[in-house]
Amino acid sequence: MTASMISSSAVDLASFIAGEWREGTGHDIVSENPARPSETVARGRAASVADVDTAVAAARRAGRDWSAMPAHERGAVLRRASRLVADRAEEWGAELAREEGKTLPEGIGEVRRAAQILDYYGADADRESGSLYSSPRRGERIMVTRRPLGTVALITPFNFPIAIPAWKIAPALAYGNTVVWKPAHPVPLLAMRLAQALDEAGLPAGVLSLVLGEGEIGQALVEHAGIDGVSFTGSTRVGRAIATSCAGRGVPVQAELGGKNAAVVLADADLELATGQILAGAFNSSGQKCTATSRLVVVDAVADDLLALLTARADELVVGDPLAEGTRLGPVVSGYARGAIASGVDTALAEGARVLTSRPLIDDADGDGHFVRPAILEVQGADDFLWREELFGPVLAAHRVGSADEAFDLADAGPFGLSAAVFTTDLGTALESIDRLDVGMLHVNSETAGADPHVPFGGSKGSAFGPREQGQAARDFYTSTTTVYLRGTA
Ligand code: UN1
Repeated sequence: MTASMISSSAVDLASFIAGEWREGTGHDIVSENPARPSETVARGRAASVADVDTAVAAARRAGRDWSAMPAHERGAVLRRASRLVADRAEEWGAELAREEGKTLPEGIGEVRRAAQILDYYGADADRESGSLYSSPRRGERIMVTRRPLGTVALITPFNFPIAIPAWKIAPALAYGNTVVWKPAHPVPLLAMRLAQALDEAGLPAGVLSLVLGEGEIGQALVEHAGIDGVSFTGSTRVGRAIATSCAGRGVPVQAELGGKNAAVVLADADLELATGQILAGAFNSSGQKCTATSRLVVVDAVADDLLALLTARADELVVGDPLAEGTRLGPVVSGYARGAIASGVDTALAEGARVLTSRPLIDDADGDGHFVRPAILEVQGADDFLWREELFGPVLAAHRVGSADEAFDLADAGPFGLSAAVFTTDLGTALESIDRLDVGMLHVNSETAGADPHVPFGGSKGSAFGPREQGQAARDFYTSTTTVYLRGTA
């Protein structure tokens, strides 16, 4: 597929409520191409609070039949949806690139990943669903079974417009819940695509509703009395507000929040390998991943060599239209995001940070697209703004240290604990890093980003609230257990 084959006409947006595609009854919404903001990708109307009520009521009504359906049949719907998504990976991947701004290969890769997640949970519905214990009493067995939470509210971010929704929706549905989903407002089209696939795959009416809209719709949803659980991915500020509100009503919450993920490069590291992995971690998707590498801790012995390699290659990365061949960084999602990244870099400069890369962060030659050039800055201290705050853009802060011991301390300090990468060729040092770094994901000799559907995903400290996502952790969140004491009458 080439850029010229991709349709530039605007798609009509609709919400999917109680099994019907309908225009919301809220205000007008427009999805723009961040590479050319004057180009409309999709338009329509947001859902209203009344639409949220309708969706939650329908989800509650649908819950009894859906949870009673054999898990195998629920899984079959997910597996059919997986095939439909995979079949459209090229088409929807291009729409994703146009709506969100990541490059075409990244967009297609993300749609394929969503298909893989649907497939995984489609099959997981058939695996064991409880456990059996012996009893201290004669003639009795103790069985632990699972039941769904009920109707769950899912709030998803802009940066993975189809993969993150899939990794919340698929387990929620597989384990028998019904779902009302509010995607991030910049990416309504990709949300529609995923809901379409699930609808076409035969999901019964009301089991999944999609309500398009902004923060007030998300708030109405998570505060709705008919919601039995909430899963959220987004900022630490919003996630904590949701957790506070839900705690007051006894509603369980799973929240994936910010990150300020460090790559630690030690004296014995393979520098060529580290350079490629750090560039990928810091600059893929223009740094807009909660798992992106935004801090580099490098020991003095290799600092000059590593920083020279990184800056030379960062300066060569092609920034431009995400649909054009060869582009490595598309735009960031909005003008607001671009302004916030630029102002974060200004703050860093005022605090004495030194820019190592040679291109300007923002270049007027880019036209009105929200482009940001990859930047590497060396900071002065661990209290610096750029060392602590998540910018969610292609900006890497670097800090030199004298030893591996100092490197682990510095990487571990700070408010977040999502992911980290350690580059070393020594097994003992790799093992030590597991104990030294309080993070949810630790990559030894690979970039900080990435996730697989069968293993836990999430962070510690300010990076998460509540249980992990994915794999067994998702089952634990989306179900509660019933301990059954099973005895005959004899
Ligand atoms: C990845 O690293 O591939 O919002 C996934 C995010 C994370 C997902 C990252 N929840 O960026």
